[in-house]
Amino acid sequence: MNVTNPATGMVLAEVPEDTPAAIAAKVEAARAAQPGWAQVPLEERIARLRRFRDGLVRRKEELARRLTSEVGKPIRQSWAELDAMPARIDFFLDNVGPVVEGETVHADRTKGLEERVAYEPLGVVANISAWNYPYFVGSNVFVPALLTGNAVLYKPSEFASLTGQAIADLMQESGIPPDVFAPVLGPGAVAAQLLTHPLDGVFFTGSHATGRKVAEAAGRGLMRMQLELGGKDPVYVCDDANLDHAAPSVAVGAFYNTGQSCCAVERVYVHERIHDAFVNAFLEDVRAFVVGDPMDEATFIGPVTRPAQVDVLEAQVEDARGKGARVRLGGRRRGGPGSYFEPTVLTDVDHRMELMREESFGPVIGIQKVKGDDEALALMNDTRYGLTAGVYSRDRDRAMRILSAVRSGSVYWNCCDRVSPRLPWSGRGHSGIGATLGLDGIRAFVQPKAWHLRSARA
Ligand code: TXE
Repeated sequence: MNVTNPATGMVLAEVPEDTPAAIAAKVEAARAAQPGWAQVPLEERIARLRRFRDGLVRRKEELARRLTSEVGKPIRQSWAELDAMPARIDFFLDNVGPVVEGETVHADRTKGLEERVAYEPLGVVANISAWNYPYFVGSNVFVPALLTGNAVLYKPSEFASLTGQAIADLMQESGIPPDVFAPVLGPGAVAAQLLTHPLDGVFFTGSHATGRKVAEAAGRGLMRMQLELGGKDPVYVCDDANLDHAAPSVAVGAFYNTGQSCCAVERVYVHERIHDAFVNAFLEDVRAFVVGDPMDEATFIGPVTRPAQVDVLEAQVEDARGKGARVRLGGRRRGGPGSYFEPTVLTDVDHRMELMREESFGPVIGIQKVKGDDEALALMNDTRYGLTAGVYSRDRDRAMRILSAVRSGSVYWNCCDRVSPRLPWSGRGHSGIGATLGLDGIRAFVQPKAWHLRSARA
């Protein structure tokens, strides 16, 4: 398959796709290698993943440039993704021990009885991944999976195959056996083929539409399944919000990574009392974002990674315009090489419009005026998604009251578009099933074994 640079449209490389025979061989090899890997002492597994972590630091510049050329992520943001990796991996290295450590839950010496719980790896799991943060969304799965003794068949997105291969090479250099962490390269059909094999788990990051197909395949194979899917994440700017903070914060939350984050701000509700002031400040911040060559350090907004998404964005803007929305900035694809879409801001939007219901996954945002907290809350919950939601207000209690009633896996007060390795990352509804990160994100890769021990003397 061709790997194309979205900023130029030029073919960067040709990557051989894995054939059904190659996939079957990798599954079989992983099945054979996994028990041995699970026997490697935890300290040694930790040491090898630490070597992987250090390799990411050492090779940051080269890896960042590869990521930027492959998915169009502005180079500063590629550096930022790699710079955040050590802390993310360290969380797993520092917290896996207590999670996998077994414990005695009951002992009765008089009866020579002991009851223990131990935690075992699932076995051989598939990690089917997305392209928008390949290091983040990949490591959320493959680091805790390997640390807990699983073998991983890693299927990077076809839009990030070169980065996926670089991750696999670095794993091998770090001492992770090639059959224990094996890349499976190709488009969706290759991933679907992988899921026809009897695996012990599938951990998917991607769109809701594909997530449904993965769920069906996992159901057929009775596999443990986790889905990290899309979002249509709202923020509500209250009339007491500090606009000098809220406007630039929401602007970055909506346009960082060219709007291609699962938890990007995709809907903005603003209290009518400060609506116009917020919109003017917001427009000024967005106009200041540099759109351009992602390799240029000054660039904040690059190309859209998947050329087909430009059509989706165009259609959402036309649908909204046709239903009465005002295009305050941008609104068109940018001419010339590469799949660029102008940073776009619309006001006078409502939920009749696709823009306010379907994931945009690009540099387009709608701002809706609301009368107050109740209307804002009702609109924030008027979605099938439920990944994150934010409230901007000087009043903590007011914000907590609203956020407690929002149906989403993560909530934000005076911030947005934020992920912490210490906190579980999960979705509601169409945003997914299960959690990565946090201690939950380690427990997801083990299963309990109950030991009923009775000494023969009893
Ligand atoms: O998804 P796709 P993309 C979401 C984000 C957006 C999407 C973008 O919100 O919706 O991901 O990523 C493989 N059976 N998140 O375009 O197209 C495909 O090859 C099995 C949410 O990559 O769904 C790729 O490897 N697999 C997230 C992977 O699925 C199939 C964080 C994803 O592809 C397949 C990041 C099939 N039939 C992005 N067809 C979060 N919530 O944390 C394709 N694939």
